Amino acid sequence: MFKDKEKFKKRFNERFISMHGKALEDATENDVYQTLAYMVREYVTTDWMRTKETYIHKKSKQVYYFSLEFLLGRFLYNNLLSLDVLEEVRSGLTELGYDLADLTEEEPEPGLGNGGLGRLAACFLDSLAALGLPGHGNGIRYQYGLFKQKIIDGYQVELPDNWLKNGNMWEIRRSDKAVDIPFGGNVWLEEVESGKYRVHHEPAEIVRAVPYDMPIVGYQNGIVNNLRLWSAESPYDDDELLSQHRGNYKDLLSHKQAIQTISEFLYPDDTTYEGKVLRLKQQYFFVSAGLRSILLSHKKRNTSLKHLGNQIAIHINDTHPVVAIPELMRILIDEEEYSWEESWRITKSVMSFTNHTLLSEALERWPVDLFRNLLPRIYLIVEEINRRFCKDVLDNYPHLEANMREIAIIADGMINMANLAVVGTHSTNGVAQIHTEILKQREMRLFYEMFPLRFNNKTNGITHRRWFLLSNPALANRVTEAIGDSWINHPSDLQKLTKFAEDRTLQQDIQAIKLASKKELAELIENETGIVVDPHSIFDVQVKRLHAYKRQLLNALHIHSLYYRLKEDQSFQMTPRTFIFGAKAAPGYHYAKEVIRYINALANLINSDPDVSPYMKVVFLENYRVSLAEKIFPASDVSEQISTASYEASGTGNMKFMMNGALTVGTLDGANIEIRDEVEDPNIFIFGLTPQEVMNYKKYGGYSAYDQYSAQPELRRVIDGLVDGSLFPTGEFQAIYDSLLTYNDEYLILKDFLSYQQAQERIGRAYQDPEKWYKMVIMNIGKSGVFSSDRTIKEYANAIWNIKPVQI
Ligand code: B1H
Repeated sequence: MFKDKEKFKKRFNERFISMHGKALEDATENDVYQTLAYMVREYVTTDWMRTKETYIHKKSKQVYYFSLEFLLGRFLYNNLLSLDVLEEVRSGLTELGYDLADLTEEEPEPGLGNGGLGRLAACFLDSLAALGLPGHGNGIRYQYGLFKQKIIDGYQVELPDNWLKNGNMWEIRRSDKAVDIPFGGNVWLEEVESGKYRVHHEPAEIVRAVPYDMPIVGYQNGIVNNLRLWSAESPYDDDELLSQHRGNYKDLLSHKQAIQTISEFLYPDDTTYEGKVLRLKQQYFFVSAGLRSILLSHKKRNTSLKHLGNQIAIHINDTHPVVAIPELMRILIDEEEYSWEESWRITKSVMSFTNHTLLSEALERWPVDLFRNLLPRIYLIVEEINRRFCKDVLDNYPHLEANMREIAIIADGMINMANLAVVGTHSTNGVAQIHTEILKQREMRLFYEMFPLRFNNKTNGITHRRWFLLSNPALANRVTEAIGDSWINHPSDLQKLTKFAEDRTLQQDIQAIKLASKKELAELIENETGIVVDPHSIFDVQVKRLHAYKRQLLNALHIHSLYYRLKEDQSFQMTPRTFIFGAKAAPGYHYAKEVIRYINALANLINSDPDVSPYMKVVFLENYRVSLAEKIFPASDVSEQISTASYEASGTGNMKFMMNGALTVGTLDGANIEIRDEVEDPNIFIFGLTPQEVMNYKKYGGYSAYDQYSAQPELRRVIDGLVDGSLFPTGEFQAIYDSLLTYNDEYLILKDFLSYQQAQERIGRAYQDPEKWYKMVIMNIGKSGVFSSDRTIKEYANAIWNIKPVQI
């Protein structure tokens, strides 16, 4: 239907009329988008069904990726590319008088995640399908995605993201596959014969989980996997409800609303745990629904669950879905009547777990009372898991007795979800080499001692299809021209490009492509902010969630210091730069919001000052999200990856920049270390303390922010400038000032300032020499192949899930 243009146009017309009940002449862009998206989805249906049948027919082992977040981004372009009909559709639409690029902007963006963790889940789904691996997602269909950010007078303001308001063309509601999830109430045991018990649970509330399926289209391989997102509804029909509420219509509505809140919104905290009942409800809701639906379909074809671990794998994305462990135990014991020992063996063989952070504020610990009240049967199972685990420790590792509170699953009235995750799975992995090492040597040292084989590393990756092929087609084409297109299916072949690092023609072409992307971004910046930036200046970009450990403040303080230099030192020279930021702060994170305000205040000050603005501009782009990221990476020259060493588990933005030919200024943290190992030292700008140095400061103390402040006059000037009334109203940025001096600069910003400033000077000089710069750019692109999530997913598939590719 898409390959034959005339047929496409005819079908388009018919479909448009049947969907919208009007003539194409009266169409809005949104009507046209909806029609096209509908046709694409219709087109994938056959492959979608065939993929499912093939997996069943071949008895393929399938993995289910359980995640509270999937930061998907738009589908239309991606699907057209995967179906290999992009150019046909583009030209067909042009003949109908529409521009595909404009239409894609009509697509509401599923922003069902906070940042790296949610985007990683989306990249993994893409890679699973592209590699022909049987792997599906399981999550929540939030009615509201991550909030939309507005900047008003420098302040972040949050607005709801009602992404479903015009419908979602990519989903299919499957009411027939709904399952009911019980919460609260009472549990008791009935002795059916001596020593044999049956568990009864009378729940206080039942919530119906209704699945919506979205196709995940493999790259030109006929595979379409499934992302199943659950929506919460009332299990009663309205007549029943009305009689329950004695005909009170208002009560009926509030009952329905209360239930729907479970899938209403995504918690907007990145790396900070919130111990709210609603959050635990969300977790059990999608985990239990997912497990029930997997087992229902599994049992259609298998009488026994003894070998479940050979047929399915379930992956737990951070601790958020860890209740999957006791929930599977519950099903096996209470419903399927397996023994505890057998159930435990099966559960561990099915489950695997990824840890994504070492930050203590992210550790999920649920108060026992809250947990027991909401999930009484699950609590009893967790208690028994804990009892047996503690006994195992005492029997087999008696020297660990003194550490029991640290390793127990339940201690001090709290349930430690990370401990449960390690104990109840056969694999625990970190997301970059350094992160996994710190997990083994520090956070989970005692578990590593007990289960050394369980721990492994899987360095994160990004899908090079969305983040290169689709978002930077000009560069992708030029790369193909140089080395052929084998890199599309084998991204490590990008390596071939390094042979051409000194090829002047290639360098100049890449420079021209970069400039074109920068011009596009400059236009966007002007449209969104009114700020005019010079595309020939260095585009220096920091885009990521706003968090103290990511140190946007270090970047801002450095900009502030450049302002003084330009104002006061006539001899000071700098390569012109545009500093670009994008970052959402968690709504309750006061410090992070202050940093946003500071960046915007600097932008105001600098952009309007004729002494300074010819050399630098500062831009804060509001509402950083996947679709904006797709425009930013291709236009970046410098990638800011400046977290305090040992704090960023991996980072994935760093990989997107590198692949799009931006050079990294970064600390030895997370995957930056592996990027440095790939490109080697002259092709990356490393600065700052090492992870070991940072960890030593944390462990033994001995850091004085005040000493740094006193010893560095230039830095002192900047810090004083936050509050002294010379640039901003007196006391304006007191909270930031205090974080540095009163609270001794937890993230060692002042300690790293000088070395950061020097790295930035090296960058400015290097940019002056395009031959040198673009050689480094080519080295970075050429070495970025290992950071494709295809590599990561192959490692998971082989070493953890034991799943194999399927041919359709
Ligand atoms: C990452 C989170 C996270 N680590 C709790 N942890 C959340 C924790 O809603 N919550 O409660 C949400 C998110 N996110 C990120 O994961 C790391 O900071 C990055 O370094 C890493 O690249 C990414 C993917 O592994």
